[in-house]
Amino acid sequence: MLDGLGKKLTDIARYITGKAHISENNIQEALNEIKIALLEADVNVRVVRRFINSTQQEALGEKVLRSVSPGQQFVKLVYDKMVQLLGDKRQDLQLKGPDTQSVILFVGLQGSGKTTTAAKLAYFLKGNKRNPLLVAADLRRPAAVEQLNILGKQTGIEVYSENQKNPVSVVSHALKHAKKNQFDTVIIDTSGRLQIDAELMKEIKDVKKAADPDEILLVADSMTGQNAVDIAREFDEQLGLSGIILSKFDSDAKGGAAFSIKSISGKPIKFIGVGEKIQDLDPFYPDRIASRILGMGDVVSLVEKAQATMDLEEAEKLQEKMASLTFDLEDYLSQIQKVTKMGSLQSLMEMIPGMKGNLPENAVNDRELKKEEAIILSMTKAERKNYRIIGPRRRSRIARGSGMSVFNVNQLLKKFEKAKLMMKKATKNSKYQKQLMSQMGNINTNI
Ligand SMILES: Nc1nc2c(ncn2[C@@H]2O[C@H](COP(=O)(O)OP(=O)(O)O)[C@@H](O)[C@H]2O)c(=O)[nH]1
Ligand SMILES: [Mg+2]
Repeated sequence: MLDGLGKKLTDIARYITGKAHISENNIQEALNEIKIALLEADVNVRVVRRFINSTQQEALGEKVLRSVSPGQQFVKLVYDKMVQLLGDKRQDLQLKGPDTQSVILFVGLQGSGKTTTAAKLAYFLKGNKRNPLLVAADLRRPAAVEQLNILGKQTGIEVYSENQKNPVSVVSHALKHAKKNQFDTVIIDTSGRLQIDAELMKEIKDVKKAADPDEILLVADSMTGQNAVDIAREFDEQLGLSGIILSKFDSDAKGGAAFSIKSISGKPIKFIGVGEKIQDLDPFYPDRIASRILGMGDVVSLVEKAQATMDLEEAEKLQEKMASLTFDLEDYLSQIQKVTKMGSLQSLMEMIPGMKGNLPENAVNDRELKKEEAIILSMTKAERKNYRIIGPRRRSRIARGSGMSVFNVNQLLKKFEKAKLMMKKATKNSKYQKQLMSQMGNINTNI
């Protein structure tokens, strides 16, 4: 699924997150490669241009370049923009409550996957406690009714069909049948053509009028790339779509349709077909696709977590404090608490691509941090402000209070003293300060 594009974007994301510092040049270069990758994936040219321009504008702003981890922030920005492109939030079907009848109309070209997808969706909805009825209203292709009947038998879903040629009358009868028999969702399969033509559109418009659907879903073959996008626009102009189902997403190595269809047609992708089997229909989640395609697994949630716990301003305040040497044990405590709030350091670091299994021993020590937290919590305010007043008697009191040994308390104070010493040396050299901050959190800097 989107293997080609995914591989390229993953490489770019890896490269840039791996860099400790990035420049405007790095960003331009990365954006250029992303542009090529998107164009090769057959994404609409205008969509690519807009995407690159707006990403570039934001990436060159202060938020990325001056952030704590610019590489990751950049990838996060690309990710956010991709999610937007794919349609932002998951768009669910807009159906009425289970006591009222909802109608879903399937439209699309011949061979796009309408009949298969109609059955898949019925099966999906049945799993979601709805009671669907499939309606065979493709009366042009002789085998179409039979195909739907077979799918209905396979899934245990009733199919309404009649031996006649007028789809409008079949649909009207089906709706009555559904009402009488408590089907809450009527799914109508219609006929398609190899190309859009006036006669086909007239037929579907008539069916639409009779059915008064809650959802008009276009099934578009994602393998046809920009063709699928054009079709979506045209069907939408003529019928007013409520959403799109991209079929054969499993066989689409490129992704051009997925990345362009929302921007160009304005209609959301609601589901994707991911195989020939009846269960192969997935709700479409823009964020999941984007993170899969950037190959970053959980980098995004990592960045979000880090952002939530330590934003830029705070980091700057901290640096100021360090520079002015007012950094005390209270500040140290709040750093420890932030790190532990983010979850286990070990698991956090393992979310970074390539990190799993490659962590140096003792790079991360959650237990150590917990101990230090307990020790500082047992100190008085005055002690936290000025560690120099903590003599032997205070040390044993703190040890007792925190359930640690005097050795542990000594260790912490020694470490803190060393850190203060380093701070003294620390100039405005940010590399040095970063190293310092990392050491204080026991986080290995070579990530
Ligand atoms: N691999 C794959 N094949 C699909 C998918 N959806 C439909 N197909 C296949 O596409 C072909 C045409 O499907 P059909 O439902 O008959 O299209 P229709 O003419 O629009 O009704 C069939 O062979 C389906 O098995 C999908 O999501 N993945
Ligand atoms: Mg069909």
